[in-house]
Amino acid sequence: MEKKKSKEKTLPEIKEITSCETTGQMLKKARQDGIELCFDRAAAMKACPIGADSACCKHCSMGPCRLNAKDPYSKVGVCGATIDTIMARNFGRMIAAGGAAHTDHGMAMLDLFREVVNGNIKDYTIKDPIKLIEVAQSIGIETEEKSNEEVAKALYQELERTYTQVEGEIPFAQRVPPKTLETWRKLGIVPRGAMREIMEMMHRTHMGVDQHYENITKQCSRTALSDGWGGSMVATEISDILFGTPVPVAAEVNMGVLKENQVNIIIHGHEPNLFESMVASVNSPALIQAAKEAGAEGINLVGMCCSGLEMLSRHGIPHAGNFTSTEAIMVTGAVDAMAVDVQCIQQALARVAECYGTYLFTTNPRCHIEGADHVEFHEHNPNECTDEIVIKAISRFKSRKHPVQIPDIRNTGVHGFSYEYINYMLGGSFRGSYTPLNDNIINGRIRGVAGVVGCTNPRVKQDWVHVELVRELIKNDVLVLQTGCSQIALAKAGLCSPEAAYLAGPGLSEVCEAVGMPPVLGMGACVDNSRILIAASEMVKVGGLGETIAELPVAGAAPEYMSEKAICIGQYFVASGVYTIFGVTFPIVENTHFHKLLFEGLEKQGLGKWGFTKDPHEMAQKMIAHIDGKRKALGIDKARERKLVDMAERRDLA
Ligand code: SF4
Ligand code: MSK
Repeated sequence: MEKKKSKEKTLPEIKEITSCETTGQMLKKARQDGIELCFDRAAAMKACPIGADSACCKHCSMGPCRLNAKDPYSKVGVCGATIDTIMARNFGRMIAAGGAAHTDHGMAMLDLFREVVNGNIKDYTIKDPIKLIEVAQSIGIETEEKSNEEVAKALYQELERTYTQVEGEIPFAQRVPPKTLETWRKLGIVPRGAMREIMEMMHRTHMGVDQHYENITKQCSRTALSDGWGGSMVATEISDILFGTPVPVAAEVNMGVLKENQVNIIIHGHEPNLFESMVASVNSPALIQAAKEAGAEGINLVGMCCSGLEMLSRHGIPHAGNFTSTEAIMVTGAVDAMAVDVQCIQQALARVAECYGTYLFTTNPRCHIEGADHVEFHEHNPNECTDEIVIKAISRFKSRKHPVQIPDIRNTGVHGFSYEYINYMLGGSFRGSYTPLNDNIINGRIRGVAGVVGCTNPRVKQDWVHVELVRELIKNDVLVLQTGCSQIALAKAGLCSPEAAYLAGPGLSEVCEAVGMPPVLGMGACVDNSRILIAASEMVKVGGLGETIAELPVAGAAPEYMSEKAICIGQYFVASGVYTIFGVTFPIVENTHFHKLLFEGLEKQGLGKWGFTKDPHEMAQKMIAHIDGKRKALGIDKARERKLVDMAERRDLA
């Protein structure tokens, strides 16, 4: 192992960097081993203040042009571009990149679906035919007297339009509450096809094209909606059809899920197919035998990041940690192989893997990393790749050279709350419905619903903002829906278990205890934010809480976000009608026209609005104040008096 001079004295204290105990332990060990992790790099890399505010432009070689965020209207770019144009263009490109990531993921799932339906791929099948029919019916496909294969072929044809259509509305626009869709139509922001929207976003933000921040913002919304109600929604729905719709499952989370006496394999990234095939490989009798012959008690497969969430939700496979723990876990010395596919994979993994003798495999043609072995994953012969990874992992186990130190912490929780399951959980298995949720919101037991989602970011104390925010929300009777790395932060803090109901306010805890659910419902990977959109739509459809998503007493947050995908998610929630508040930093200069449009103007157009604060308690108060404002507007701000009915009244009722 290559040793570097320890920088421990000059680095920030570990307790200031992470509230994740296991990551902290490994960070300490990494510093002793002379290995640098993302937290140390963040401390050493001062963020560029002009870039952080999006106050610079390098869209042409007359620049790059840097504007003054302190006096934003004092300067313009060489071409005359104002601060509003420059920020809106940068914001738009972030949305285009984030939307492209989800959309390309969704299209890959749809490609797989086509090949399965056409019989060209035999290793996967349709696992959830009920969902197949439901999704088809939701976009008007006739399913009566049709075989599943016929429905699946028709569904493929329809959903392909999500990506390739050049005119018209994307198929899942049919799921949007009619009044919300009417607002979108009036504003001209109903997405056509994701490819068209992303292409137009890139065109408009080229030098000398769209130079009005209001017009650019419209395309920001249209592009982001083509992700939320398009690319991401297709990814979630097709993954459920192929691999099964999640139902609640008890599972363990945290680095303690690694096992010293077993071959440990981690899957990290975003697409479920690699992981699903890896499950088959680690259960192969021949490979289990090979592991035993190498001296291992077995093969231990665990997930990280959003790949891990896909498998945690669907199969209860243990999850070892979120984004900023992906390097730290290799410091345990116990990881024999890590296989990655796409998104949120730090290049530095290759260096840390090299230091601890871990095999790092890239598997997707879109993502190679210098220093990592590339073993391409092909759905037509998936186990060729996954078997090879297992064989290499076994060989590393056999010749482990590095001391193993696994933090002994595991947290058990319940995960896998799909939109469909919430329906059954609250409404009963025969007539699933969101009516009881709406009723409990109207009667005030549940004050409102918050989506708390997104990444962890080494520029803020890992997990801390997520956990503080969610604790405050549930204490105030706000039911929390979660996805992505945020869900793992809360799982590690023990809030994804039904026992955590005691931390909730009296109304929410009463509902949780009656149903047996946690106050924090984990819905899956970051691409599964579409489940939250469908849930919001259903709340509107059920009635009693207004006619648009914008009227619902709901709010969203990504308190430790870092990726462009998160910005795109934020914009599609805002455009759908949700007050969405981000932490860390907001890439826009305050006191500018563009900032005012995002933080106030969009709401006046009937959409949602953006918010920002780094402080989790202030964030919670802003979200609760917004929820209370919506309750007031709906006339449900005074919780109904709960009255015990006496015998005389019962007779009257009869
Ligand atoms: Fe500067 Fe305008 Fe070129 Fe941007 S497009 S780099 S603002 S000259
Ligand atoms: S993995 S986008 S760090 S949630 Fe989806 Fe986590 Fe954010 Fe990546």
